[in-house]
This record gives sequence, structure tokens and C-alpha cells, in this order.
Amino acid sequence: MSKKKAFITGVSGQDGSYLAEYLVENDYEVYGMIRRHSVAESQEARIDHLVSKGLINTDYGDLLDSTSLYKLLGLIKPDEIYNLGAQSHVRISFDVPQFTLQTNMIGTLNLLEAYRSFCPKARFYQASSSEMFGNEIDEDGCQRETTPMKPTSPYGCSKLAAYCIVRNYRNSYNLYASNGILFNHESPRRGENFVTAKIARGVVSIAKKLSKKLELGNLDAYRDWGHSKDYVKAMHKILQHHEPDEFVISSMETHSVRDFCAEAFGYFGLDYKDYVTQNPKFMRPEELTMLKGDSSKARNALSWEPEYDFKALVKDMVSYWEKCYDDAYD
Ligand code: NAP
Ligand code: F7E
Repeated sequence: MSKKKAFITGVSGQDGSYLAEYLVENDYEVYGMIRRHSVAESQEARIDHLVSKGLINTDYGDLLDSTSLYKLLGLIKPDEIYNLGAQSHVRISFDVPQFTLQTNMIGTLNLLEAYRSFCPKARFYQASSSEMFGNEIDEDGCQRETTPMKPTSPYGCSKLAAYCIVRNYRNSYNLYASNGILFNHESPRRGENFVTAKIARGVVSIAKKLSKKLELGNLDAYRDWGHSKDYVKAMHKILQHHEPDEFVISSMETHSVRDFCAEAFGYFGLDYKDYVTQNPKFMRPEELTMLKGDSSKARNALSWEPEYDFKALVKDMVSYWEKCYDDAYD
């Protein structure tokens, strides 16, 4: 039997790289779309170990360039499409709102059009986000598939528009298109300007006496943090479900940025209060204060369970950065 083909946008990102690895392990033929970068050397940093061994194929394209999407889907004709490409930074979405909406919303529409024209039998996964809920919370303190969505950032608005158009295309054109509503997920491959990676790297730098303080923004925001390795498995499970649907994926726990600092500094026996300062530069014009996802639906229907808990996630990230610093200063 021939291998299943998967097409991934955002393959060079945190999730795209873990998903590509997971699909290769599961005997898929993986095609990833990458963008042109001026610094070509760093472009494939997260997937170099797969590309250099010929385990995945990469092609240039862009969600904003329909011609590239038509060409790639027409040639590859994938069985599964994972739309992970996005301007994914919430605070930066306030700086570049138009680009964020174009990439995340119009980019998704462009990909849906290419999908329905060239491979309408494929299954389509949309990387939706807990940021779509904004500050709406159910009475039990959780967000779930039925919670109202009132985003508080250009990023959240862009993802909500994409979420809606995916549902609309599913219903209008009888497509298998699903939304995974994923809560925050992190890893050693997390971009360094997201708070968890910034803390993990910052604490190692302080422990090694290379810096004296770590400047952060709001320490009292709560997030439901999981590990990207666990969450890409959920993406795959969502596309194996017998029908297209919406699924929340979360750890079902919430912790503050302050808690993350305490755990990360605790790894070296340090007290974060001696080192962390707040800088208004890292605050947001409108903040989403509290996220806690109820992923019961996915856990029951897809038999999905995460392996990493909060402590294991923090340890994985801090120990990764510790090793990076040790290797660099050996
Ligand atoms: P990430 O590390 O920022 O990766 C984003 C990827 O999108 C990168 O490969 C980036 O390529 C690519 N991209 C950006 N603009 C593009 C465009 N115009 N055309 C094609 N590709 C483009 O994000 P992530 O953490 O892996 O997240 C993956 C997806 O899940 C994103 O859609 C994100 O919004 C969503 N999500 C993430 C989380 C989370 O906590 N991580 C939670 C919910 C939803 P370059 O390297 O060239 O910039
Ligand atoms: O912020 C606070 C900040 O940028 C988390 C994306 O993957 O998850 C991610 O979005 C919290 C916020 O992630 C700093 O104000 C404090 O309350 O790590 P973050 P995010 O905004 O939650 C969602 C689900 C996505 O979909 C997104 O793609 O931490 N915070 N001090 C800070 N945040 C940053 N970045 N930097 C700070 O210095």
C-alpha cells in the first residue's frame, strides 16, 4: 500500500517540526512548505535533522501567494493538510495587525480554496487557538468548545475569522475540515520571545552568571501550558476521527507566569523574586488574563492524553537551555 501524504504549512515552526517528525515515524510521506528567508542558513534550524536525511520534502511557498498553494497542492495531492503557518505572536500582532490578519485569515482562505480545487477528498486541520476565547470563561472557570469567543488581540481576531471560514467551507462544500482549539503549548523549540522560552533561557543565563536580571511583562496572567510534542499527536488524532469537528486540546490546569518563574528558578535553587523585574514594554494593550481549557471531549472521543505535566515541561525547557549554554561555553 502506498504511504499517506501529509502537507504542512509552518513546517519550520515549533509545532510543524514536531508534527513532521511524528508523521515520518508513522510512515507518512511528508511535504512541508517553507518561506524564503534572507538568512537561509537558519531557515530550517528546527527541521534540518529531517531535511538533511531526506526524511521530509520542503518546497518554497507562502500562504499569501495563492499561486504557490495551487501549484503545491496540485502536484502533491495530499491526503492530509495541516495548516500551521501563521504570524503566531500575540503581542506582536498589535504591531503588525494587517499582516497578522492577512496571513492568518486570508492565508487560510487561500489554502482552503486550493484544497477544494485540487484535493477535496483530503482532510484539513486548522491550527485554531484558545486566544479566540478572549476573557470569556464558563461558570466552572474553564473554556471549552461551546464557550463564547470574544478575542482580545488582532491575533485572536484573525484566528477566529479563520476558524469560522473553515467551518463554513466544511458545511458549504462538504469538506473534511476540522479545527483544533489548542491552548498554549511549549517546548525546547519554542520561539525565544514567548514567555516560557524567555524565562527558561533567562534563568540559565542568570544561573551561569552571564546576566543579572530578567525583564518580563505581566506576571499575573494565567495560562494552560502543555508540551508541543503531546499536542501534535492530538492534531493527527483529530484528522483520524470519523467526522470533522472542533476539539479543545489542553492540559486542564492553569498556572501564572509567576508560577512558571518560580518553577524554572527553583531548578537552580534560586528565588525568582531576586531576579525578575517588570518592564511595561512587554505588557499588552489588552491582556487575556486567564486560560484553562476543558479537553474532555478530545480525551473521550480521540483517546488523547498528554504525557508531560507542568513540572516536566518546565524541566525539559530549562535543561535544554542549560545544555545549550554548557555546549557553547565548553
Ligand atoms: P511558530 O513557531 O511561530 O511557527 C509558525 C510557522 O508559520 C513558521 O514556520 C513560519 O515560518 C510560518 N509562517 C508565518 N507566516 C507564514 C506565511 N505567510 N506563509 C507560510 N508560512 C508562514 O508557531 P507554533 O507555535 O509552531 O504554532 C503553530 C500554529 O498553531 C500557528 O498557526 C499558531 O498560531 C497556532 N497555535 C499555537 C499555539 C501555541 O501555543 N504554540 C496555540 C494555539 C495555536 P517562518 O519561520 O518563515 O516565519
Ligand atoms: O504570553 C505574559 C503575556 O507570548 C503568555 C501563542 O502560541 O499561545 C501563545 O500566545 C503570557 C501573556 O503566549 C512576558 O502577557 C509576561 O499573558 O508566551 P506568550 P500567548 O500570548 O499566550 C496562544 C494560545 C497562541 O495561540 C499563540 O500563538 O505571558 N508575559 N511577560 C509575557 N509574554 C511574552 N511574550 N514576553 C514577556 O516578556
